Amino acid sequence: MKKIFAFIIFSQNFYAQEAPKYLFNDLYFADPSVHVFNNKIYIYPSHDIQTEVTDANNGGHFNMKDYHVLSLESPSHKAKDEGLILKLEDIPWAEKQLWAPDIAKKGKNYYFYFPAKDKNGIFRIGVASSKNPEGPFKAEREPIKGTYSIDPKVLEDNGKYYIYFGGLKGGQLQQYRNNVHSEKYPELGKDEKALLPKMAMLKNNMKELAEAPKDIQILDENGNLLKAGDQHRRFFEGVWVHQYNSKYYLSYSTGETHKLVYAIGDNPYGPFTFKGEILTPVVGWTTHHSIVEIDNKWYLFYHDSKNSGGKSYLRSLKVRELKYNDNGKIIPMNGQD
Ligand code: FUB
Repeated sequence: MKKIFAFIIFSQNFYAQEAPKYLFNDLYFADPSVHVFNNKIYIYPSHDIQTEVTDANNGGHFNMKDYHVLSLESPSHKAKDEGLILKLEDIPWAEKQLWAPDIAKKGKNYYFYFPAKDKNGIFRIGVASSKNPEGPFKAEREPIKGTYSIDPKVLEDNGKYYIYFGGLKGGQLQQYRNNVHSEKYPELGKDEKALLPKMAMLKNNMKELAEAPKDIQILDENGNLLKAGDQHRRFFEGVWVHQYNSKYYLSYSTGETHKLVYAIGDNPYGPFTFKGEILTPVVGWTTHHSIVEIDNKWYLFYHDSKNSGGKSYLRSLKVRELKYNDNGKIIPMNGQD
């Protein structure tokens, strides 16, 4: 009887949510970074396309060549494509694969952060700037020194800006230890400490790191670092950081187990303690998101591959409301909705 009662409570918590909705149907977009600038909601996504590269090894089929910005009147409206903001051929150092970006505003300027493979096949993070959130953005000649891997996210906190990044496998994070690159590092054993996302403060110019990238510690309920074999909880890619009730929420994808999960900390550097799931697996391989407060409600922006019949590299943008319980825990949602 107790078990049935617990199941009813759990499933009500889990499913008593509004259905998600698709934001844009005409093109494939993914990895939405959502920001409100000058009272207007903007989505900065990856722009998914079908290309000649079909080799799924190392994510080569995620072969994106430009970025668009979309705007949104409100989360219950469809998004509007505001057009191209940056193209591969205008990024002097980049060769291919424009993956998940993010953006920050400082003063009157907008700084757009994006990963791409350089001419040696190594992922770096670049920055491009503009006076207008709708671009066009002008890329720096070189990637940001000291950055590597993928999925930049920039947080502003008390006038300081922090860049977070990292992604395993195709995102190459496993090729680094203490910020040193090698393709020969051995694969981690299940009981070894998991690889961690990285972060660093940005300099005032927003185009350089103010410090060497540091590990962001993600701890279990006993204060121990998560293990590499803990695939339901350890970091894989797609980090996002937001603040709620004076706490810092670090959310990310678990990769092979296809979940969005989160951990909570007391400052931008962490440590963060693992708390639970946000979203169960979506249709498609990847899951990548942003969490944003708009008009006193919280929203989860993400993607899935339902519209392309499950093609992992052709994804569509979605949004749904995100709710917290009284203890600040996020109420988990069903990715198959
Ligand atoms: O869009 C390409 C990659 O797929 C992103 O950088 C990852 O986070 C995953 O969503």
